[in-house]
Amino acid sequence: MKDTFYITTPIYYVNDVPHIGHAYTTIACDVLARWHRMKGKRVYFLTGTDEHGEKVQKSATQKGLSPRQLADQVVTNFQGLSPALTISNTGFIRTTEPRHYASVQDLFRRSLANGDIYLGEYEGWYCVPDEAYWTERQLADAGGNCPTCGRPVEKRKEPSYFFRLSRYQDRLLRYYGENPGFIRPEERRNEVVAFVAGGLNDLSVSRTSLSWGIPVPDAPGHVIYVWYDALTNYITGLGYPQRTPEFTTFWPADIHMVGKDILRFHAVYWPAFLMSAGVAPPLGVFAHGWWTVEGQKMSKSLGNVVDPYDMVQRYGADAFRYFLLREVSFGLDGDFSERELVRRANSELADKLGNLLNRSLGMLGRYFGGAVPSPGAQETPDAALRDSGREAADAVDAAMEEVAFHKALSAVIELVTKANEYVQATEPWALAKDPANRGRLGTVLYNALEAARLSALLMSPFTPTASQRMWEALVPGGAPVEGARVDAAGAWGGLAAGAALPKSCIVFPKIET
Ligand code: ME8
Repeated sequence: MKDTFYITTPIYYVNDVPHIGHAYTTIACDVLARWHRMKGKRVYFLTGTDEHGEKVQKSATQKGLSPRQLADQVVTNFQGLSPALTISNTGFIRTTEPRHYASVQDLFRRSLANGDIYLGEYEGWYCVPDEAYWTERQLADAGGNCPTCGRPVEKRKEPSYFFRLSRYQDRLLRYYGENPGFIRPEERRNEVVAFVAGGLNDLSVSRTSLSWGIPVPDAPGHVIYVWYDALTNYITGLGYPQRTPEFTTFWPADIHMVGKDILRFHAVYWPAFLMSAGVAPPLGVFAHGWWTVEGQKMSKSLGNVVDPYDMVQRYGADAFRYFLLREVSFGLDGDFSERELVRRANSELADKLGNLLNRSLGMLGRYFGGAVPSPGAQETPDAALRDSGREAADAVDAAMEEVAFHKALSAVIELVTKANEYVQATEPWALAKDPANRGRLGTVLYNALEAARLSALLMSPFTPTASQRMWEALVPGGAPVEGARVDAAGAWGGLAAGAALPKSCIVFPKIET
């Protein structure tokens, strides 16, 4: 098994502040990063911001700022997501950093040198006031005029560097064929394969109509196309063009996590740029689905953009993280609703998981003064619960390989449900009435708490703060849960007999509505 794992988020545009869509991708990556650490791997987890290009330049002009001033302001909102959402990223990259200029120019030079990047002429429909090119298709949808301002457009030509994407059709198709897991989910893979099989045009990779970008080496007036610049962040973040220990250890990336809107850039252009420059393509790209809010597209004009900081302040990072990954099958679209978030947090986290822990600790306190008893002989329900624990651990492992967070979470909730049913069925409160049942009572409480311990561990990539608190309660004096190895700590029976546990621990208070 490969013992390293490199995962990346897209780098987000700084033309606007983060919303739940950005939080979603970053949280998904964080969960995978945490899980792979628990599997004993060395993990690198990169996120960052995309600061060049027309979008950022325009937005800065509207706000009366220079693009750099805007970037410097907005970047703090993206950097602040890490502490707010308990994100464990290793690196953060801004495309305006000098190290990134060196990296992009190096990659570009390699393709210039081998003839894959050549100077040509870009011709298209241009809106002068908006300084933007539009395709025939975009114009057709807007009645022949500029889709943003509605004014007439004109045919324009500008010198441009092109990347010979047409040359990479066969190599890309071969790469997809030899690496069936490269693009996930499967349906998205089929779309990309069909697109590439349909033929590829060379791609314009520079602009003269714009100055906010990385200069094309030795070509005054040309700046590198923002997507060429942005994609290269994934290698800059590891130290490229230097062959740093990070670069040689972690490249190629295991997963570029992206929204389905930007899959083509990652699954077609990016591997072709790398192949051309003699750098290995990434091993995987996962395209997740799209969130709407209460059934509508998120947009400023509708005023329904959901602020992740606001969600964290109201419900806590754990409940927010849990909801986003529990609500929809990862890969499909989802609809965000605070009502649903509250319902799930209350019915699953508070009533099921929180309750299992707190009531078991309560009984341990009442009947054993908080000291964990040694389990006695196994009876049928005990063996069944232990088997459920093993099944849950295996199911989570398989689900995480598949990047199916919803399956992992339902496996944990199923374990918690079974553990609560076990407590109902074995009735420790009834056993406690007769001292002759003391051994049996100890076994029952041991098993209930052991199920809670295992659930805390398996949930920890999703709810790191609450899991840590559960861990402290159940493994007093132990190492933090995020350092635990799932193979060792995930084995049934890890709860230490004799440990002194608190009499109560409320990790998921009920959210009042
Ligand atoms: O595209 N639902 O940046 P961006 C789910 N800078 N995910 C969403 C979402 C939604 N409604 N809205 C946004 C860019 N996202 C480029 C990327 S990478 C080399 C350059 C997430 O700020 C999703 O991951 O527009 C999407 O791909 C990303 O934010 C787009 O962020």
